[in-house]
Amino acid sequence: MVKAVAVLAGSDVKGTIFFSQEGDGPTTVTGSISGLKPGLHGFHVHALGDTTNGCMSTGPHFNPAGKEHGAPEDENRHAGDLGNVTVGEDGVANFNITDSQIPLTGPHSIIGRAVVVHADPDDLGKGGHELSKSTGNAGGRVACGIIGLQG
Ligand SMILES: *[C@@H]1O[C@H](CO)[C@@H](O)[C@H](O)[C@H]1NC(C)=O
Ligand SMILES: CC(=O)N[C@H]1CO[C@H](CO)[C@@H](O)[C@@H]1O
Ligand SMILES: [Cu+2]
Ligand SMILES: [Zn+2]
Repeated sequence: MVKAVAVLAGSDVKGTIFFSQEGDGPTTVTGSISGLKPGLHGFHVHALGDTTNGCMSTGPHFNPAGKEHGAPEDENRHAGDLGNVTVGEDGVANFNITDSQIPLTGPHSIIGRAVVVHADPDDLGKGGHELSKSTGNAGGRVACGIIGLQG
């Protein structure tokens, strides 16, 4: 079992996101994020674990296969496309996502990359906006954390 963790620490937004993978199986992503406005928020793995310029320097969505932005269940999607998280009226999102395109080992490992939560919903590539096919038009990057190995 390989485990990883990302800590999100923004001015208002806080959260801890846990990743685990058994062998070559899918990766489970669980966690809780607080301080977001209620509703849907885009949630992605971005390519770089670089926060020298805040979340802006984490690069685009992790996309080793050179595909378009999409929904987690789409064949044509970035590996980092995890859809969105749903925030309740209390400002908290709890989630438990299982995904096969974000391994913690091997050439396409997400260790050392970043997880980013956005201001707006991810339209999953279907919004018809000029940004739909690249970012899901999910708006600003409100919080991010670098994905690191956990013992
Ligand atoms: C997440 O879901 C999986 C599969 O349903 C389950 O085994 C696991 O216990 C859940 N984890 C958490 C933290 O809820
Ligand atoms: C409105 C919308 O985009 N909802 C999506 C949010 O993300 C979840 C998880 O991928 C999807 O199931 C929803 O369709
Ligand atoms: Cu993103
Ligand atoms: Zn994407």
